Amino acid sequence: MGRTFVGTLSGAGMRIAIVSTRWNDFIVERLVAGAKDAALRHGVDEAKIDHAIAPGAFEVPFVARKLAASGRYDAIVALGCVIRGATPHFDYVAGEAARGVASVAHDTGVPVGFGVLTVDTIEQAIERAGTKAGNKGAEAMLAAIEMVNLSRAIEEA
Ligand code: INI
Repeated sequence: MGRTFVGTLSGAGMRIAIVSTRWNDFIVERLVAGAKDAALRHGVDEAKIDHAIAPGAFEVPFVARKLAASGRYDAIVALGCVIRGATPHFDYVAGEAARGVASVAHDTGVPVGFGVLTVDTIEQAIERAGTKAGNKGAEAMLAAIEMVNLSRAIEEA
């Protein structure tokens, strides 16, 4: 049996940037609050959490790439909300956000937590922004912290 690498959920000492959208702010501000709360509860210093606000989900990968390329952050957390009923170009906006964010992580080596909701209705968005289906902003933050620690565990082995 070889080694097993796992990432802990300790964010102590980490520098993290959140990028969120102005679009669907009513939902997205709950995702941002959930992400910040999760970070603080896992040991991240509030002064080490920066926040950039993009217009919409389509622009999130561009901003995430700028933040990652700056070298100032251990991880990026991307937060937004795309609602199918609200846009005829849902598939383009949602698809580009997911694909773009994934390529930022792959190209830069900086983990990016993906907390961009892609839902059919406002009700589904509310469910995922701090009500019955949890808070996807908090989940994205925890995934980012875990990925930083998992990367370190693999690098330091
Ligand atoms: N952007 C979102 O983040 N969510 C949406 O639901 C949305 N809708 O419905 O269109 C949306 N559109 C804007 C898009 O992300 C860009 O900001 C815009 O196309 C300008 O480039």
